[in-house]
Amino acid sequence: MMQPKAGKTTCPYCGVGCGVLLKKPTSIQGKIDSVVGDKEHPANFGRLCVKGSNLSETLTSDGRLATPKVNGENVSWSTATDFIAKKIQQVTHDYGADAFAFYLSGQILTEDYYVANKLAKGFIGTANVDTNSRLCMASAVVGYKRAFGSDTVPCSYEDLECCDLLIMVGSNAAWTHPVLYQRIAAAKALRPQMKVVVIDPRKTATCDIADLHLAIAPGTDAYVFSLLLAESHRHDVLDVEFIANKTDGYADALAEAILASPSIDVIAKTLKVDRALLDTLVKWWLDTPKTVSFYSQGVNQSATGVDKCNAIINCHLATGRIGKEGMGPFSITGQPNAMGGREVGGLANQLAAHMDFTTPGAIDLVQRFWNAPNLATENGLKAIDMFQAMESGKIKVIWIMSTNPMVSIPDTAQVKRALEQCELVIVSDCQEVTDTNAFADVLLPATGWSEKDGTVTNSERRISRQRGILPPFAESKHDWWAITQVAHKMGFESAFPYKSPHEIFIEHAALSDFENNGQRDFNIGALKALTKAEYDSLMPIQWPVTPNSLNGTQRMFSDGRFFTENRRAKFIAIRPQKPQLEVRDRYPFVLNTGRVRDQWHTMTRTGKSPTLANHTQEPYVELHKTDAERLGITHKTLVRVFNETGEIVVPAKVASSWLVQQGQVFVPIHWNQAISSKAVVSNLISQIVDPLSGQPESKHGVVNIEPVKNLLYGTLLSSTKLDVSDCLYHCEIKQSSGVRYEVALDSKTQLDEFVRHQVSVAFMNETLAGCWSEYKNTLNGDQRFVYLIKDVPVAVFYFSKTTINLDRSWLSSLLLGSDGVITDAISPMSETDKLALSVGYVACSEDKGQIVCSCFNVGEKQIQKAIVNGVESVRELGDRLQCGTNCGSCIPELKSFLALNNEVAL
Ligand SMILES: Nc1nc2c(c(=O)[nH]1)N[C@H]1C(S)=C(S)[C@@H](COP(=O)(O)OP(=O)(O)OC[C@H]3O[C@@H](n4cnc5c(=O)[nH]c(N)nc54)[C@H](O)[C@@H]3O)O[C@H]1N2
Ligand SMILES: Nc1nc2c(c(=O)[nH]1)N[C@H]1C(S)=C(S)[C@@H](COP(=O)(O)OP(=O)(O)OC[C@H]3O[C@@H](n4cnc5c(=O)[nH]c(N)nc54)[C@H](O)[C@@H]3O)O[C@H]1N2
Ligand code: SF4
Ligand SMILES: [Mo]
Repeated sequence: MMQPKAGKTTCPYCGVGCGVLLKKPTSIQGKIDSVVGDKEHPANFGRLCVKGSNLSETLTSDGRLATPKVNGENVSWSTATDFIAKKIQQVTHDYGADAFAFYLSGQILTEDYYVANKLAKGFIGTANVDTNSRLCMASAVVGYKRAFGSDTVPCSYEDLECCDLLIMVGSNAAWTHPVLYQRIAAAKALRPQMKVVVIDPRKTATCDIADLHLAIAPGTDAYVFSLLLAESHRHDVLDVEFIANKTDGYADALAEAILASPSIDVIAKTLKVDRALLDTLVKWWLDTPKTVSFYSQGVNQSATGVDKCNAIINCHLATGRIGKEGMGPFSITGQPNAMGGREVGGLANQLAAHMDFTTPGAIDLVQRFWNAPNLATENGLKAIDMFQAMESGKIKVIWIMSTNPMVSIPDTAQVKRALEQCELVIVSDCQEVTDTNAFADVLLPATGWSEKDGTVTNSERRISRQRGILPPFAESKHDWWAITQVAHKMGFESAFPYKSPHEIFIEHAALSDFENNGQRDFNIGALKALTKAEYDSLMPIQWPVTPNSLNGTQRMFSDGRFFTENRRAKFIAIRPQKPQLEVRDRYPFVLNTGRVRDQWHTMTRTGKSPTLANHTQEPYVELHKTDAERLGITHKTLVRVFNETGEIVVPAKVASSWLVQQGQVFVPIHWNQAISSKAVVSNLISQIVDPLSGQPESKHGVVNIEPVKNLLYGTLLSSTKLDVSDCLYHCEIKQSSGVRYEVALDSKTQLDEFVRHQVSVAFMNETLAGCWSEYKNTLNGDQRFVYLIKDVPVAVFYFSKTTINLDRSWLSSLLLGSDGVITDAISPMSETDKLALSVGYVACSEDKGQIVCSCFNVGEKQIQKAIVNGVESVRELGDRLQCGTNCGSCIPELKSFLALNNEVAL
């Protein structure tokens, strides 16, 4: 067996692409003991955010998929890949190549992506290869392509540090790209004259470093940038020479911008922001050549996302603020390898290596390079169309790899119908239970982070190695290997001879360079002759990497030459549009969706970490307190959020210093059905897409909200899993020992029957008989049930008509260890603890409140207490409580507590 070793690799979460060091395991099981930042990696220079710092907690065998399965039966890899190859051959023979599709992910490696794309587009003959990146940055890609003729991110992270004005549009980087955000915050601390503007309908943690926050009306970003273009013209801050010599289409774009934004007053009204705030933005834009516009999902996830991207790019072209230090339109990518997917052409409207089907000569070039017998010649179906084609029976076999569409694609009911209708659903995943796996006919166990080996590209075009440091779990295999096996069984052995990711990478590098002659931006030809040893020790490098740029390329377009046919950039005339769905009487709230600090996507990985569970324990809908009061909704009580597409049932979040505006609500995207049965926000989002990019409008829905009444709230802690799926609401919260559920039941539920049933199922196999301790408060109706075995609690149940105030971490510490094994050797509970059990907290223990600093487990009540006692700065808070002194992810929240206190004092 391969021996675990210490090594450098890359964080598997966000597109910042931080370098990490997996420290040598010291325990006998070979478990990774710690993950630390790689000081030599140019993305993070040793820093890690809270998700990266807690990676080791996710490296457990907990819930891993161990063997391939066909129709629920464990089978060998050989049987599974035979079965898949035969079925693909049968359906493509009977119905044509387009009856097959891959649905991939920005979380597979470049080598995995390359092989999937080659098999489908070159050999099976279908361009039905799409990816979750369609939900993520498809609009940014089309925006760049329209303007530059290529999907080229012009900037580098350094530009964010050396610009004088940073406009962050639709990005909550403090939580979503934390290390980059900290780099920006540090640069601003050194040069306080550097201005930061945040454009976001919500006040977010990112606003902490903002000199100006524009809480614009949802979906109105294109108006902002039309105004900036028109004002640049009105105040003559144009780069006339650049416009004349390096671009086309300026006059038309300007004419539309002037039409859309006749004056600052008009735009202030459209955006619903203060005229004075908008004046400030305009002034700073006009006065500051060194400007970077940094944009993310608030821009991309829109029915007019591409236009919004081009509205931003237009402003940079008009002022010549591109290709120079500290300037440029910088689309930031979300996933660790969204960029790698773009590079291999892993989207349905791309062919390969930054060539499209429409690129002159590309089809012939790729056909010859791959020696492809059956090259697809036209665009395939984009994600949403793909799922619709599955429902209508056109796609009969889908291979889903490294993505969880039952949670992430809009309109969950449609996704479910599609998966049910499809004849063969193959899912490659690391985990056994996911919402999507429930619909799989074939499950293939994939190696996960720390086991898999290959390359990823971060948001600044930097290619880094993810290294296989730990041995693969059970029978899990690399995704490229699984695809290669199927290719062999379909008769394509000679085109898929790969024995290692190195061979795939050098072929990919060679294709990028093949007959390129400077025509295509993506070129890593200088890496095409890497030996295996050189590939294994590859240092992070920004593409293009060519004989002229052997050390990579920091900034693109410094020569003002683009990749359009005439080498000139294109202005695009933009007519701003509002979101398609408008609030009405029946659905009076705008629904916004996005991320929380400590969870990643559908929680199949971060959901394993008890530390990361602390920050945001349950799903929620955040609403403004005026709206909440009007609807009779109080903090933490259960509400139903619904529209014509579906519904969710989650607790309300009312009290917060970062608020949504009146008439708007925010729901996080993370909680899947297995963890919380009615919290998947995709249930509420329609499949409205941008016509150019196919990216769904995931940031915008319209909904209504109502309180759920006549409930009993419950907190259940148990040393083994309970079955709470019948509750009106439940959420499982990861603990370091045992399991905890927050639930809500119908007020008429017979609680003694409920708890006895739970215990009889959960502790069915226990030979030691237990006994009950019960308590009922006749005044308020609160009820407590404790089930003890040998005087040790193994399950505790607390119920109340209102939300419950308990010391949950103390309660869980009373339970048996995480293995839940009850033996004679366990020592019984103390008398004090027994007494305290009836109320739910011990008098002497400190109630920390909601955890804010996950690294040192510091809660909001401790922070508030320290502030009341005179602490005045983040540094003093750190001295006193340690919070904020490790990864720094909680610093914006610490500052908001300090600011809140100042406001109260005023
Ligand atoms: N903690 C954490 N970090 C992550 C991820 C994660 O799951 N968890 N996922 C990664 C991935 S794949 C991605 S794509 C990135 C996403 O990173 P971000 O785009 O920063 O994250 P989101 O929270 O989706 O959305 C950003 C902001 O867009 C705002 N917004 C909504 N509507 C509008 C609008 O009309 N205009 C403007 N200007 N803003 C609007 C929202 O209020 C929200 O604050 O995060 C990456 N990083
Ligand atoms: N409403 C709304 N919807 C959204 C968004 C939003 O902001 N709002 N954001 C969208 C965006 S930007 C994104 S990126 C998507 C993300 O949504 P998804 O891609 O669906 O989310 P993940 O949880 O990352 O799914 C990855 C799956 O792959 C598995 N996995 C991890 N590593 C590997 C591997 O190496 N190989 C294989 N085969 N499997 C692996 C994981 O266990 C998990 O099941 O959600 C999108 N959906
Ligand atoms: S910022 Fe955090 S999640 Fe993103 S790559 Fe770095 S450590 Fe990983
Ligand atoms: Mo994403």
